[in-house]
Amino acid sequence: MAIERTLAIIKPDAVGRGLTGEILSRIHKAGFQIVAIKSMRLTRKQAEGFYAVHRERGFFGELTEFMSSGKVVVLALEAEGAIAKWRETMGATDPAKAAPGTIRRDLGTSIGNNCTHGSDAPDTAAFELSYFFAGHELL
Ligand code: 3AN
Repeated sequence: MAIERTLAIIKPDAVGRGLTGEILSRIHKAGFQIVAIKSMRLTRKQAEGFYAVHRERGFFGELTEFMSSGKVVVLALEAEGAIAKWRETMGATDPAKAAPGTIRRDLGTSIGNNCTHGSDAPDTAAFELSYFFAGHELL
């Protein structure tokens, strides 16, 4: 399998509950290299741009309000098959349906407050990585 990069976000619910260290520990244990990491608070406009693909969905307002409600930690992760591997580490979108041992199952509280984001395909990973990181930050 090829070495890939994916974009991960520790969302405001997890940062606010003091779960950043726990999630970083799971990232290390799962075997990812952290290529880049930053802590920031998204503006509403930045959240809307990031989730533009979801703008027609009923939860878009709720999602972008939540994602701009507090600090997030944004990471560029690298591993063999990183995109699928990070989605497996996170678990299904709805914590109630996520497999035991996954981040969302163990730490998430609802489909909106599900602690982490991960790119879902190579094209979205490329867009999402470039949304948050300049080329020189990804060397
Ligand atoms: P994933 O993040 O697992 O790829 P998507 O792309 O379907 O899931 O949804 C993007 C984000 O929107 C999810 N991480 C979740 O927090 C939020 N979301 C999805 N469905 C709902 C919903 N029905 N109500 C509120 N938020 C939702």
